[in-house]
Amino acid sequence: MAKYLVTSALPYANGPIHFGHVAGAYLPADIYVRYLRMRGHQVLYVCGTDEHGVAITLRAEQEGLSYRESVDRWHAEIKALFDRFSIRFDVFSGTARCRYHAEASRRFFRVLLERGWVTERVEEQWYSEASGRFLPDRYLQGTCPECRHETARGDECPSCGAWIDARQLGDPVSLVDGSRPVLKETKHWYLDLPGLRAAGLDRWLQGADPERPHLPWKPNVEGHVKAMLKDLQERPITRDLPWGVPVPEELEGAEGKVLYVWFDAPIGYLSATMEWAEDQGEPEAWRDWWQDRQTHLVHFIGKDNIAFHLVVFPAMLLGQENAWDDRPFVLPYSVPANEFYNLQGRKFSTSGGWYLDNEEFFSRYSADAARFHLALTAPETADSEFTWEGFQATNNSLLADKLGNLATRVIKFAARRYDAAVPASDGSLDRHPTLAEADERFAETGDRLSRNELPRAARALIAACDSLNQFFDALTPWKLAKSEDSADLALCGACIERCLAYLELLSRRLRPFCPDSSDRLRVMLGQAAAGGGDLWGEEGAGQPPAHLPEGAALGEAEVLFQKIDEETVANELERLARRGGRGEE
Ligand code: B3M
Ligand code: ZN
Repeated sequence: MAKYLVTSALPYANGPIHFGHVAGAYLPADIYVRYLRMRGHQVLYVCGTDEHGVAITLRAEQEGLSYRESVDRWHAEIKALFDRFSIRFDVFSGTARCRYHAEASRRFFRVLLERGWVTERVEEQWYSEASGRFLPDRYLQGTCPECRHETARGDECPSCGAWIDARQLGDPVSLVDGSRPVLKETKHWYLDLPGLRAAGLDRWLQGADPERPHLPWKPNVEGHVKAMLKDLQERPITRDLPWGVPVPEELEGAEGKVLYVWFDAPIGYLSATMEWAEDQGEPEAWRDWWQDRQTHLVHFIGKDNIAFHLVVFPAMLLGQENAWDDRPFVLPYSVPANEFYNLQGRKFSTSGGWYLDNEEFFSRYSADAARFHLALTAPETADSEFTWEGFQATNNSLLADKLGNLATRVIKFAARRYDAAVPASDGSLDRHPTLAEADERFAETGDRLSRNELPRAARALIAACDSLNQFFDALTPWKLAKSEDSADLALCGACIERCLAYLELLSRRLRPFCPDSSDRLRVMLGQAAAGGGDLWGEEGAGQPPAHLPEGAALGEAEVLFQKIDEETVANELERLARRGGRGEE
């Protein structure tokens, strides 16, 4: 049994999140967490909203709300969408609402300052003379010095993910008033990334720190990190802003300054864990996760957040050394950074109307169908997209026809022929080659899940259903049942017993993807699925499921997945085109 601390990127509380986010950083984590738990591992799944920084202040200013009102509103909305998707965190906090967050962030800052990893400097920053204010981060737009993307922000590039020094931005424009900003001196605190790199970050990144091993980075992660390390510089970690974690007040010139959002946001994972620990009645229990060498820290993020999770946050954690007691913090063990997920050939865009309305969607379709389709099409190695035609095909051909139909036909047959109970089996079909194929595919499902290979995990599960359908069709139990020959009748019983036993296994393999359908399938199986639904079990390659108890009473067959007809899809496409026709991006 191992220990996993799993996080999903803290979404900015500045707007609704959409299916693209869910497919990238939340559903993959939720499926992984459910899988790990079924394997008996100890898991804590932490998330919350990112409530500081210019992404928030800009939005609140546009909405005419106070910063607090704005983040509260979006926090609630975002949480509601996760609930709809059955994404279940152990704690879902937020950086402006967590009672530990500001102090933890300031403590990080103070420790780094005391140890010389943070230094103070007076430097020039962009300033709007028109508005009489500094223009941190997203208040500024210009050309990315790395990739030439034209609408890069003052702190990071949405296209290549580079952490930008705003002074290098080409053609900067103030987004507050459209003016051309000028450079003006101000004092800020800088994080010594080159120093921390030499002090252990490099060694760890290369996998050469025996105390803190990690999995090999995915190629996209490796690429981003290399690019960032090519020119690693000291970076300012404070800002002139009226909203955020205040710079420790004992410092001269701290007034009016807050910590940079990318400094405090990752500490949000830690402060949310502290909140969780207190809610458990064990305020110190966060240490068992963050300061235990046995912990596997896994960050699920989108590709635009790689640099901060692989370079900046680990550097901050390393720089704490033993300041929080004699044990150091853990560093990430694995960072499954996904690519982007689009919608019908275009980027999701809430302002451009190119999105799926969450309310509408869940009033018509099930969370499980969406979860399975998003898993099947997750942007694991390349950008991918949601299409209505694809969703329909997954729902109808895979979930309804292959998976749901298998369950209903077997259970209906058993209801008619065996009085809704598990028939006797002579074991003669236990080693049937088609069932051995199903065993292989079920084993592969787990194997893929353990490596976060969601599309392949989902395909393996459907392939297992294919084998089971073939088995049922090849045995023709509906003919055997009518035979006068007792050998045929025995074979029929053996066939149905195996089908039921494999359905029970299927209900467990399906569970991380579609928890609700898994429950319903288990209800259909009745006593044949008594207990054990939360355990993964050892069944798989070379290990067929054990025999079910003869006579165990089955439940009633029902339809697990409702089909989606052509007209419905046509309507959805039309609605999307109407809404997104405004053409903004
Ligand atoms: N809020 C960026 C984003 O939503 C940021 C992630 C923080 S994770 C600590 O893409
Ligand atoms: Zn760029």
